[in-house]
Amino acid sequence: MAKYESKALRNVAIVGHGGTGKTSLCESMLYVAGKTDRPGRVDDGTSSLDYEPEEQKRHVSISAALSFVEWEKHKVTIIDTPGDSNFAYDTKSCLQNVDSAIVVIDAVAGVEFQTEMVWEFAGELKLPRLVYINRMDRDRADFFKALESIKSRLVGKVTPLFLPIGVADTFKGIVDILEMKALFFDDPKGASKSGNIPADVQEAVENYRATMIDDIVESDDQLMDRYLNEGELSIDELKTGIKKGIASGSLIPLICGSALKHMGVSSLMDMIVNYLPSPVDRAPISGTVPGTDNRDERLPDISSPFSARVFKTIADPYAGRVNIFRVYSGTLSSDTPVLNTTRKINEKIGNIFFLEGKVQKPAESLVAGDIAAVAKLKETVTGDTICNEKAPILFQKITPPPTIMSFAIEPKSRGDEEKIVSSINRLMEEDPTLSFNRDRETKEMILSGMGQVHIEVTIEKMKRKFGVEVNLKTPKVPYKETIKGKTNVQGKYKKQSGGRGQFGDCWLDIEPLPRGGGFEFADKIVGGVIPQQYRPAVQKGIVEAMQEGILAGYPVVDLKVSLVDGSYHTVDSSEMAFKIAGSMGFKKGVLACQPTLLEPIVHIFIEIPEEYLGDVIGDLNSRRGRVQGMDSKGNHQIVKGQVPLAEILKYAPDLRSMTSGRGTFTYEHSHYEEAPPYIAEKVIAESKKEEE
Ligand SMILES: Nc1nc2c(ncn2[C@@H]2O[C@H](COP(=O)(O)OP(=O)(O)OP(=O)(O)O)[C@@H](O)[C@H]2O)c(=O)[nH]1
Ligand SMILES: [Mg+2]
Repeated sequence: MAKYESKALRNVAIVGHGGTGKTSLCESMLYVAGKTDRPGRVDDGTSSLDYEPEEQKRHVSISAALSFVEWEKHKVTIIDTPGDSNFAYDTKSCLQNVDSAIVVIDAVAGVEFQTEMVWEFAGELKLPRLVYINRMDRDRADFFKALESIKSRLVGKVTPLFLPIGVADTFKGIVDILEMKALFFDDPKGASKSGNIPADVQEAVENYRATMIDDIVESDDQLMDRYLNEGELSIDELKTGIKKGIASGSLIPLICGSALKHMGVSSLMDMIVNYLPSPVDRAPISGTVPGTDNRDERLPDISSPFSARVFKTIADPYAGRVNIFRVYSGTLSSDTPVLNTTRKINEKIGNIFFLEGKVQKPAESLVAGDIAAVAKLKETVTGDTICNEKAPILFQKITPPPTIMSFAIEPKSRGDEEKIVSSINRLMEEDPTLSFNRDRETKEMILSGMGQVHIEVTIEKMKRKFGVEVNLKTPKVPYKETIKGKTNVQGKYKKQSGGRGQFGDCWLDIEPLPRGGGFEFADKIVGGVIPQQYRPAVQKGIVEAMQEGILAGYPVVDLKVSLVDGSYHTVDSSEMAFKIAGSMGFKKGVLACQPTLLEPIVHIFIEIPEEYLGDVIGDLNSRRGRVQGMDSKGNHQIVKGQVPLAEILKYAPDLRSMTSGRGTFTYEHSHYEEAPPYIAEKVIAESKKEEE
């Protein structure tokens, strides 16, 4: 493979709602660019990007995968991301490390929930975007309706640079309304043939061209001046305007096609290399000097010191851990020592390689902007910054979202507990949205994640990669506990009968924090009534006691404890004694502060055919849900609302039977709320029963 300078690189993430054809589009790009002889097909399980058996079985992407193509003397690294909300963290991590996003929208469905989610996230990252309306060959495809849904539901100036010729089974090409030529895709390999613009689209082309020119000049003042003075602009000037508009985020160009039939794909790739920014065109990346709050930045060029961020980790039972990273500055070659500033450790980069799905292609060296992989680093995982040892810098990472669904897991064969723990630990290296713990009360192993599909996939991977089989049991609701009142309380631990005794004594002010406030600790000791060395022990004792609330054993949150007074004994005091005193004081204090149970509330999005609306809303109300808004999408209704997680643990089968299998839903964690007393009583009673 040729070597590419930073400015000839393009890093794009393909994002969008589930099933819009992202993986198919990537496969088509590989095929049209001549990289593959036959296009990989999601439906046959032959996609090189959906290569995991769990993906092939479901025909759904569950993990981001990458490949690259060479197009017009550029190297385009393509990251195919999963559309399912269970795997949204992976998609976000990829978006954080590319230079632009291609948002794929289905020509039949238009904008969907996950489209909005990724759109907003890309917006927060100020990431240049391009829209591809896919599946134009399908029955009921409607380019203009999809465009309408974009205009009404997504923020930003989305401007078609192409219009379709025909639709559904008559879809045969697109009109380039900038160059004013028609492109027909009757070649099975996706090459285009240009021709005259058909008469029946002429009028639309003229209207959209005028709007397009307005949109382009509006995003560039200089161009606007020239346009107002001269009345006309050259195609090259418009192209420069498009490029500038995309980079600044003021313009989002749109194209349409069919990934399955390789239509519009070569034009999309032309747009990628001609319009989308290279790493050099992006703003310098900023970070902090490790161990300080001082800001620093790295320029995207090869003369800056090396810096990179890991955005994906793959746990391979044989090859060990593979880390995928983006180089932000400098260069990197094999056998180079680097510093991991996130973990404060030294690592040695061994062989580096580019990825084509699961295939590894050795790379000699990397330049700023390259995306590549390395195996066998000791501790480095997703989100970590690695850099030149002499020029440390720390980049921000995306914190994994809180888990929303938990299952108890038990081994199918006795004595497999150890194997379960070690294999889940390996899987957690590649998936930071998993969490695993052993419930201290019930001794159950609890696996938590982003939803049912997420956990099921994890269990399948465990079996495939590590040969461990487990059963899943009913999900548990992650309740929490908090307080509503304040108190001043003493925690005193004293054992002074014969020999060396134990003595710790503290006074605590306990008060509630607003919802989501977590935990705060304030050391307000004056005059050394408790010596400095024992005060952190008080906090430790409290933090430990918080793990299991007094109501029903759930973690206690949203409160502040101030250590205000106390006393000590010169001989008998110890860290241990103060830790116990802190924990005793906390437990006693919480009782006096009106402890209460918090339950998780989720945002729910339910999509159903119109005729089921009444039933579904009635049912949602009976689950203590609140409807917050409604949207229509064709003859489908989208109900948006909030509902306690406890009420929808088994929602999937219920919705299915209510809507004859035609309803779908997704949900995501929103916040915690105080549970109504009758629910709290039930939960507390159940926990007491289990305890007995
Ligand atoms: N008719 C038609 N079908 C398509 C087209 N592109 C994709 N499909 C089909 O749509 C389905 C979903 O395609 P995928 O490529 O897996 O979609 P995806 O966006 O990667 O889906 P997730 O990975 O689950 O988010 C498959 O059955 C594809 O064959 C297209 O252009 N036309
Ligand atoms: Mg996919």
